Amino acid sequence: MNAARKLISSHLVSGDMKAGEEIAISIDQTLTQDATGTMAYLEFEAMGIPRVRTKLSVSYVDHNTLQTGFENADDHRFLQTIAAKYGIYFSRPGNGICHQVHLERFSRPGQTLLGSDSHTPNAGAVGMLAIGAGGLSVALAMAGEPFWLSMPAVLQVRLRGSCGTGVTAKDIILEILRRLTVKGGVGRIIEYGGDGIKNLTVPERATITNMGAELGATSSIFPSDEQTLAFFRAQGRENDWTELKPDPGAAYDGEMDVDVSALEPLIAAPSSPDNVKRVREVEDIPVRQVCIGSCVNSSYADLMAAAKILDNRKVHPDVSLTISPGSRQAFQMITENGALSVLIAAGARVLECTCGPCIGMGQSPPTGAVTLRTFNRNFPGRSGTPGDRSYLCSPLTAAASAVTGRITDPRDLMEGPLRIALPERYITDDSMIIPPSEEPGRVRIERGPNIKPFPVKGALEKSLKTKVLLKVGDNITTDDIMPAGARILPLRSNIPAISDYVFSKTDPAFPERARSSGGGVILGGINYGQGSSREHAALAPMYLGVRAVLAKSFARIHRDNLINFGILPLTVAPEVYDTFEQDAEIEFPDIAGEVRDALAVTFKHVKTGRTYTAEHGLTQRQREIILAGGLLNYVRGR
Ligand code: MIC
Ligand code: SF4
Repeated sequence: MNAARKLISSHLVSGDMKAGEEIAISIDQTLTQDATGTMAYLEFEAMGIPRVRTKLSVSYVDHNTLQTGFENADDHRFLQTIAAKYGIYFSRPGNGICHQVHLERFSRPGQTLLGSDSHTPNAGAVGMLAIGAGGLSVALAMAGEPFWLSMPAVLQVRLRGSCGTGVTAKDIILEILRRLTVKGGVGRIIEYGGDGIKNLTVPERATITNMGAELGATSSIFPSDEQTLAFFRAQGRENDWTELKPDPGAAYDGEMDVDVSALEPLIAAPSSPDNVKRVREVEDIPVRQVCIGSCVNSSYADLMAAAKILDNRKVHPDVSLTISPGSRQAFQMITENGALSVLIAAGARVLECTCGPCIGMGQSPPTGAVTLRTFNRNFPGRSGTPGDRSYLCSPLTAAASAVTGRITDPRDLMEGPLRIALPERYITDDSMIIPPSEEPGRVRIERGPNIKPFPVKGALEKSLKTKVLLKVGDNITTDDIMPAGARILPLRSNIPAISDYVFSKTDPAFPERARSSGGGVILGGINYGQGSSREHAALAPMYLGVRAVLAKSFARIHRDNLINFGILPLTVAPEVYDTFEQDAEIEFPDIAGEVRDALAVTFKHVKTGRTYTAEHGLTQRQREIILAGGLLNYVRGR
């Protein structure tokens, strides 16, 4: 068995481990962050269970930390008090980004982790099976329910050799994105192997597993080996370490080789993480902003790499350079060893240990300017500036470009390879992680006026006559459906208010049209709903009356979220996509009956009178969820 299958089989509660079959696995740990967590905890609360039933659940605050009004501050109080009451560890704002802190302090080889954030597979770096999901799925896992998913195929990626000068783990994952694209990981777990992995430290491995999310993969995983042990020792957690390796000669569903020693510095050009080019191909493009940080490249080693390039140099006068350390641990490490002083002397603007610019919480770049980011997503407008030109690269490339003011191959500023060794001992201080209360009965949950109960949908109607509210193209992201950023994120715990922003970047008239039509359906292209796990991208459309999404294909987490909130995902042929336009009237004569008993759903183009069918691809359990009007109704009904 390969390592991924070992992990699944040791947690399997239901189903057959055949790729594509529905399985259920038990969940050891959960994590949430504030932007998805408020909803997840409201949902958990509605289940009426007194205490979480996982081995460990952690609530992080890292996304919404700009307290421009009372909303975020209220959410933080809510999260802290509800965590205390229900048995959840609470990582305070300022302690760091969920994935970075979880890797450092809580990750465990051989266990499963479900997180309400798409980059949860970051923890796959230590040999955990770590999966991103919607908040409701995570709430159910906290209630002790298993997690249902379609059994992934396991793709082995064999890394060969080691990184040359100027090449880092970021360049490895960018190369994989170049080859596989943002759809290449769908339905797969990527398991890393080959002689090259022994050269990669855990934080470097995490850069690779983190961006497996951009491949659309269910998860990514490295074995737990001597490198993993070294990391756990340095974190003072060697007792949490166990070995996890594939059996010799283990079988995989597919294989791919990457010759790491032949790579050169790479960069993802606007506006998709798979639009990868050699840095040399785009060098000399003027840069106005450089941002170092985010859950993928904000470790101690990443910050040190940037500091090495910036040592005795100055940030170019046309560039604004920001640094957001991934965790308080990383921040303290560079403070104590003097690297922070190097960054300050160079002219960096040092931000909090949060997601910050990655999710558009401040630092939107100037109009028309190029911004270089060590982040994982450069979807259009995500930075907060319409028409942004956002590039993704390694901390070395970012720092080198901050010095020259144009996109620069870091090798131009380096004398030889630069390896930041794992520290023998990280600074560990968990005082900003608050354990749950020992007297939960005495904890009062604090709720500000921005925290509204989540809406619940009714059962699926027998028949439906409605219209196409919007037609969109391929690779629509959840950032397109439900944008984030400093203005909208504070509304994450208020569905009525946030629903005014659904598709607001694509078509500001959408929410009003959906309301005045009494709802409708959305027509999408390939890979609809890629990117973030935010269930608001299903919940808010549901609130506006969206009943079904007809698309050529769907991204995994978003399709699950649609089902969780009772929105029917239908896979349509290109011909159907071409036939229907926005505002077309569409009629489903027997929608509930067909969801219950048939493999496909029939619908009519009212104007032409022609009839079409589309597969729903639902499992028995999912059919019942859709019929009930969503997962919460379904669970309550049971
Ligand atoms: C993101 O990177 O888009 C986020 C913000 O972390 C999301 C979660 C969210 O929307 O709250 C994710 O990746 O799941
Ligand atoms: Fe935060 Fe960005 Fe990572 Fe999402 S991708 S968790 S916003 S740092």
